[in-house]
Amino acid sequence: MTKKTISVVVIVIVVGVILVLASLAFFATNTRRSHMMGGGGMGGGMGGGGGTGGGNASQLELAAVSAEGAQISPSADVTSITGELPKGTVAQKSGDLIVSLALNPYPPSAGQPIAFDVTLTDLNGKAINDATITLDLTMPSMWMPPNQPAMEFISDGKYHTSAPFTMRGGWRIEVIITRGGEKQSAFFDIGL
Ligand SMILES: [Cu+2]
Repeated sequence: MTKKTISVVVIVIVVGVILVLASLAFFATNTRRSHMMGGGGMGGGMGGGGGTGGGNASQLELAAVSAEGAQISPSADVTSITGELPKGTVAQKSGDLIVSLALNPYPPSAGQPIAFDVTLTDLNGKAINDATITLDLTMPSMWMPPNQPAMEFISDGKYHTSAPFTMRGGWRIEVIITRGGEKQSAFFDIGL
């Protein structure tokens, strides 16, 4: 009688442990899958710009993009103010500002410190010197540890900072501009 009771208790405990382990495994698998699906969906937009002639097929040129990552071609009112831009420099209109971003060296490689230089003007080409600028470097295809260097004002609408792209792949550079309590962002994509 006692023996039977003990074996029933043991069986109940074993079954209970198996159920707990099974539900944990199920939960872990599901979490991972939804995480991967989220990442994959967002990364979908990045493949497009691939084959840029040269050796590295994954290289994407620095490009001005929307918040969603759609490429913005340089408009006439932007180029009339910035003039022709050197390789590694891209500009876009953002609200009532023209935001130019230069990366040095260009093309950048993963892990090395990259100089980021932003030039800010109004739509008449007048330098904007009273902005506070922070960058947010993210990878659209995956979660990355925060990489948000603050920029230092230099002079004549120029702001500077240095930071590494911590791995190869597609990166989004958000230039977060704060002026008089108002915040706006300009986005740029690059692949390395
Ligand atoms: Cu990454």
